[in-house]
This record gives sequence, structure tokens and C-alpha cells, in this order.
Amino acid sequence: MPLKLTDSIDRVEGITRKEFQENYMIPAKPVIIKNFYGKDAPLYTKWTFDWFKQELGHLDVGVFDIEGEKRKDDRSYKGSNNTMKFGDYLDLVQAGPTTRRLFLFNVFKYKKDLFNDFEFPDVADNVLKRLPFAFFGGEGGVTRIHRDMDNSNVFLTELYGRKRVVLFDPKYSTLLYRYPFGTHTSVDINNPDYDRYPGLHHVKGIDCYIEAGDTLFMPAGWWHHIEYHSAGMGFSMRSLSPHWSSRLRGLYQVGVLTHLDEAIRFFLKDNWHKMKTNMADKRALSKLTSV
Ligand SMILES: O=C(O)CCC(=O)C(=O)O
Repeated sequence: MPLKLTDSIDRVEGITRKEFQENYMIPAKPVIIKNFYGKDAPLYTKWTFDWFKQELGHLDVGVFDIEGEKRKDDRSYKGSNNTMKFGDYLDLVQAGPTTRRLFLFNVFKYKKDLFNDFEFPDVADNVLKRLPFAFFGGEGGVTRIHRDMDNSNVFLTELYGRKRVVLFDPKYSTLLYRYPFGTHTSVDINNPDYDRYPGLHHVKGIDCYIEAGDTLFMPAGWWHHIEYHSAGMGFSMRSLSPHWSSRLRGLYQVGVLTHLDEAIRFFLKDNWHKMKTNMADKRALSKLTSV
């Protein structure tokens, strides 16, 4: 039995600040915004694979391949297992299916004038304007389910290709078996194992697609699982949550929890993963008795 997912998500274009704040930002509701940066913003036409190859193809980049490395289900990847020329990587993703991904890549660091190609619209406060990240992938690439460590709002813009994004409200974190000290889970949302994870019976998500020109607003703390249905290229901008509790949680996760997690893992080795698995199971079980 598949997970309960709905394809119902608002799609808007030309949204005002008031509408965005009232309908999406404050209630923390995801939305897909067409041409978020304005129909004529240069990034929509200028940022192509060929252009990036020409401008930055010489850079060495760290590429991830989930198939090729031992899975670390309870934490973020800290480093890549393969370095290659950015240009070669772009050729690879365009040539056909590949699970190799390039993510959280700060292309802007190497090409500052990219910032001239778009202006963040006046819909949100506390936009982290100097913290954009680019994401590249080939057909078949998967970003495993996680919530972002910093707990910011994310504006994920697709510039090329088509991605499936499955979203879950942060209120389901326990029933998604989030590992303590982290923002990950081992559940497989495409093949849910209800015997192992009975909490999944009570989880409801949103299943949507974004393609070139779409910006998906993911409010702070929302879980996301992403599948590349073609070669894809996108980038994200972030803004601080309007809710102080969310901001503080982000600060705590980035500044304390992740370091504590690594330190305990250093001492306890694989036992730490087992202990965290037990804790996640116990929390879900206790939640299940109250739903
Ligand atoms: O689009 C992608 O490949 C990943 C995006 C993502 O995980 C994020 O913005 O946090």
C-alpha cells in the first residue's frame, strides 16, 4: 500500500507580498510560484548547461553517488566521494540517466555576476541573499528525504528539467522516524514498510512536480524527497522563518546538535546508529498510542 499523498498544492503567478505572507509564509504552507523572479529575469534563459560549461566548466567539483557509497541514513553527507571537472559532469547528466548529483554547490562564489541575473522579489523578510545553492542532477537522481538542518524557508527554483518533490509537514517528524540529533530518516517513501514503520499509516504528504520556471516554496522544517525525472538544474534561496521557535531550532541544529552527533558517533561508532534507531522507534511508538 502506497503512502497517503495528495497532488493538491497551490500554483500561483504574480503573487503580491500581502498574499504570499498571509496565505503561505505565516501559515507555513507550500506553494509553487511560476516565474517567481519575473518573466523577463535573465536567469531563466541565460543559465543553461552549455553556458555553465563555458563559464565554469574548468572547476573541480565534488560529485555524490548514492549507489556508490555506503549509505549513511542518519546524517547528511559531509563530503563527496568523487571529484571531476564541472564541464564533464554537465556532459554526463545530459548524456542520459545517472544517479550522480551535485548539490549545495555555491556557483555564485565562482561567478559573482550571477547575482545580477535576478532580484529576490519583495515577498519575504530576512532573505539570506548571499547564501544561494545550486543543484544539478541527471535523470534518475534522487535526493533522499530530509529536512534542512538550518530550518530556513527554501525557495527552490527549477531552471531546466522536471523534478518530483514529495513534501511532509514537520508535524509528522516523529511518525517519519526522524533520527534524534539529526534531520534524516530511513523510511523509503516509495516502498513504505508498514511492519517496520507502523507510524507511516498516519502520515500524509504532498506529491508534486516542478519544472523550468517554477519555484517551490518549502516552509521551514518541511521534509522533502526529490526525484529527477530528467537532467535538471536548479537553485535555492533561503529566508529565515517568521517564527522564532523555528529559527532557534535551526540555530541549535546547525550549531550544537550536528556537532554533538558527530562527537558521540566518534566514541560509540556503529552503536550510536543503533541507539538512535531505537530512540526513533520508541518515540514513534509513544506517538502512535496517542493518535
Ligand atoms: O533539488 C535538489 O536536488 C535538492 C534540493 C534540496 O534538497 C534543498 O533545497 O534542500
